[in-house]
Amino acid sequence: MRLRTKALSVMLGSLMAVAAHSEGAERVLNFYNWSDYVAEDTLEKFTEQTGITVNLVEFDEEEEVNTLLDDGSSEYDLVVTSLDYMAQRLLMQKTVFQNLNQAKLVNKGNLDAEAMAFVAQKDPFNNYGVPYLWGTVGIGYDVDAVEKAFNGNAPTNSWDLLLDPRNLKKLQHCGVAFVDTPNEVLPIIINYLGGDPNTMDKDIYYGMAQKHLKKLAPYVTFTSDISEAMSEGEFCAVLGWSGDVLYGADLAEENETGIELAYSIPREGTSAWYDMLVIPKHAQNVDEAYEFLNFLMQPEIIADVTNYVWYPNVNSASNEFVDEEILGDENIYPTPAIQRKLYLLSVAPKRLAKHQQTIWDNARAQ
Ligand code: N2P
Repeated sequence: MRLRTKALSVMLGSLMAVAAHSEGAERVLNFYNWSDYVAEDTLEKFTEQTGITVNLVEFDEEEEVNTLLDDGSSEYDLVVTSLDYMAQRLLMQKTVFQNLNQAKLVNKGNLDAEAMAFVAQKDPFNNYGVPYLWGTVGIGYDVDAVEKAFNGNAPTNSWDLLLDPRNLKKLQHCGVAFVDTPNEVLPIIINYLGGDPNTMDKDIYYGMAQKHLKKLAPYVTFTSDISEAMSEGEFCAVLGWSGDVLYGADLAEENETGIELAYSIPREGTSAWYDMLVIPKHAQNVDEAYEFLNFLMQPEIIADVTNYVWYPNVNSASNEFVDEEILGDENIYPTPAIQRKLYLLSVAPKRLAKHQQTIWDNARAQ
C-alpha cells in the first residue's frame, strides 16, 4: 500500500510538471544586443541545450542601449554595453546593473586572466560585467577605391588617411564615415594632434578637438552602422570598429559585390574597447541570464561567435576553435607588439562627456 502511494505521488508529480510546462511555464530570456553580434545559430543552440527561448532585440547605436539602461527598464534580462559606459555609471555610483554572483559564473575559468585584469581597471574585481567581445577603432577601407584616389600611395596604415582634411577631400567622392561615438573619436583626434587622449581638460577639447573636427566634418557621415553600406560601396573609408569592417568584407564576398575591404590598426596606435554582458537592475529572468552567460563562456560557442562576427573574444580556451584566418590576422588578434600601441581610454566624468557630446552635435549639424 505504502509503495503504491509513493508510486502514485511520483506519477502525479510528473504529471503536474508536464501540466505546468504546457501551461506556459516556458522559460525565456530577453536579450538586447548590437545587430549582427552573435553567430547565426548561437541562440538556437542555447534553446536546444537549456529549453530557454531567447527573445533578441537588436540596436545599431550605442546611445540606444545606454538610454535604456539609464531609464531602469525591466524589459531585458541581459544586455551588451560598452565597458566605458559601465565604468562611467560606476563612477557616478549609479547602479543600473546587478552585482554579479560570481559563484554562478561556473565557466569563467575559461576567460583569459590578463584580459580580466585589464577590464578590472574599469569594472573593479569584474563585479558587474562579463567581457563579451573586444576590438579596436581603426581604418576600414575599400582597397581599390582608396588606392585609386591616391594614385597607389594611400596612407592606409596611418591616421593621416582619415584625420588630415586634405586627404578626406580626396576621398569625398567615394564616401567617408566616422563611428558615431564622440568618446572614442575625439580622444583619437587629440592623440593625432599630439595631445594626451586621456586628457580631461575641456579647453583642449574645445581648442584642439573641436577646431580640428570642424575641418573634417564637411566630408564625413557620422554613423555606427557601416558593414552593409561598405559592402555595397557606399563608404570607401571609415573610422570604425574592426569587426564591422571585416564583417562587411565578408558580406561583399558573399553577395559578390566586387568590393574588397580591409582593416588596419594605424601605426600611431589607437584605443581598444570592450563590450560587456550585464544584467540590468530590474531584470525579471535572472537565472536564465546566468545560464546564457555560462553558455557563452563555453569555448566552442564563443569561437563560433568570433568566427561569424570577426571580433576577438577573451576566452583563451576558445582559440583552438577560432578560424586560422581570424586568429592569425594581427588586425583582429593583435600581436603583443601591436597590443602595446593600444590604449584603454580613461573614464570621462559626466561633465566631460557632456562637452564631448556638444562638440559632436555641433559637427553633425555642420
Ligand atoms: C556590432 C558592433 C559592436 C561593436 N555590429 C561595438 N563596440
